[in-house]
Amino acid sequence: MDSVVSDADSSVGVSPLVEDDENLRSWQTDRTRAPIATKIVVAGGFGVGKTTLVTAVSEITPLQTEALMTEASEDTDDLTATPGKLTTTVAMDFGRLTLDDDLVLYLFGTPGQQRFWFMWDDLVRGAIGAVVLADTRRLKDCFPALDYFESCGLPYVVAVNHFDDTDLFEPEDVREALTIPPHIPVMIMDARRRISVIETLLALVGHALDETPE
Ligand SMILES: Nc1nc2c(ncn2[C@@H]2O[C@H](COP(=O)(O)OP(=O)(O)OP(=O)(O)O)[C@@H](O)[C@H]2O)c(=O)[nH]1
Ligand SMILES: [Mg+2]
Repeated sequence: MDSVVSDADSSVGVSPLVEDDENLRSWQTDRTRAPIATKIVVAGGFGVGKTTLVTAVSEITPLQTEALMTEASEDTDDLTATPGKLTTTVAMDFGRLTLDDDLVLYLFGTPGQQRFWFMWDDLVRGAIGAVVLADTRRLKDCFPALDYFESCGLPYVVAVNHFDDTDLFEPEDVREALTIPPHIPVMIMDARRRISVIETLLALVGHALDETPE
């Protein structure tokens, strides 16, 4: 597993000589800069694309806790919008993304099923903000996540994961439908595309800085 952060830690104060500079990032050789580590939570309703988002962007092999879905969950887990979905997250997703060489985002995907919501209190501890993923075919599924982050005061952005062959809405339409306040970013994105996910995460980092400047 690639370990940018631990490599950086181990080089501090150990040896002034770095033999293989080619594989190092600039902040690893610049002793005036230290990487900033941040924790970001990815939340939203069942099957909206949280695991897909973390997987699309993680530079390490993401930690996943997927369990096969069976007929037993037919009554509770609606697969109409995602007929190809075979598994569901039962604990969390975890991935890492380094931006601008010295901003390290640790991504924690929540489980979507209501019976696992008790884990959210632990997952959000220490986070700078959250991405609330939404699907316009099932907008109300993201209400619990919106309520949760509103009530605990954690900065969040709303990211509509646009599935192919579904109506494409403007962000302002989604804002109105969900009654999202004007200062909170709302964007249309694709959880399968790395660039799209990075844009979403940058919007969250910017928003979190606006809300809670250092
Ligand atoms: N067409 C399309 N399919 C997507 C997109 N994002 C996710 N999927 C598919 O939709 C399904 C749901 O994705 P997951 O990433 O498992 O959703 P999740 O939110 O992690 O689900 P839970 O953890 O069970 O709540 C999977 O079959 C994905 O392949 C998308 O943007 N477009
Ligand atoms: Mg998942």
